[in-house]
Amino acid sequence: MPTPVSLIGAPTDVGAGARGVSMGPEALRVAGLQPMLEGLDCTVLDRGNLAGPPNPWQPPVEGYRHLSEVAAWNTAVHEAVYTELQQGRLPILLGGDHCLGIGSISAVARHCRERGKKLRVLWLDAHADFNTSLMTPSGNIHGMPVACLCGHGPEPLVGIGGHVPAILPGMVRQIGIRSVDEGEKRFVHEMGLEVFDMRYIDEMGMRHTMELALAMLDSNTHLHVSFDVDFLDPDVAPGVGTTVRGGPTYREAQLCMEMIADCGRMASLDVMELNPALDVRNQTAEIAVDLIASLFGKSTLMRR
Ligand code: B3U
Ligand code: MN
Ligand code: MN
Repeated sequence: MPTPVSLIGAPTDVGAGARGVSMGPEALRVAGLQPMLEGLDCTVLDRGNLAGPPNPWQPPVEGYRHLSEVAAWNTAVHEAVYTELQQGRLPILLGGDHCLGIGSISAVARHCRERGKKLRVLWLDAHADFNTSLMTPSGNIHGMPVACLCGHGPEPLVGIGGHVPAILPGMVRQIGIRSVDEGEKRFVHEMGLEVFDMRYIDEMGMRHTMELALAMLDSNTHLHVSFDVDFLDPDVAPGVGTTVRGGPTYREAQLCMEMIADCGRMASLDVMELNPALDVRNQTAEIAVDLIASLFGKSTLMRR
């Protein structure tokens, strides 16, 4: 029996540089996320949308835009994701911008600590999201969640979930990366983050990349997938705030998702940064739903 799934909408763009990802949860629903999952024999509860402060659209203060609003949204996400995990359900966070990965993954980490489980985080993204207030070019907190989770960030974000740091860099594998800021690059190296960038994927292929990213998972490992839709090449996924050329094709992305499904360890998921305001006829949401189907085991023929 597959784990029951809970959909949690987080309709906000407080951490982003462009408005519109607040409409992401509804676009994913309209694209048929729930019936698709039910067609794969998942039982699905849509918990509706979380509530939080509006986007004040202000410039950065001491390197952060909207810090108190970002903290409020992440606290709500943390509690919602944690509650689902405690009930033995698989939470799918529908973003919303990627700053919400702080709330989601800190909840997963807390759950794993309490249950004595190992944690592996797959961060599928064009960006490393490893900035701090000192190196961010924008002040947008969606460029900072991985750093915050690793303990490098402001107290109101780093402290969510009560354990600092929430995770260790060694738990993370980043895939699809092709836009990293100068200071951020140095920090990624300093912290020893394992990054499979597009150069690596081009040279070694998605299959080899995913074999390494999924290596050494055992039956006691909780696998969290944080899927920033800008991971995908903008040719297939134009509806995101920060497109970066040269991402995985549809086929490469599908193989990535299929290999995650085959490992059988995924226990929580974020689907982030989908921006319907920049999309054409909801095609990016539809592609996201299609790829999520592969993540949940859809395959062309019988499973081997
Ligand atoms: N690294 C840039 C841009 C960025 C990060 N994440 C997204 N965009 N989506 C920044 O502003 O930190
Ligand atoms: Mn991101
Ligand atoms: Mn991104």
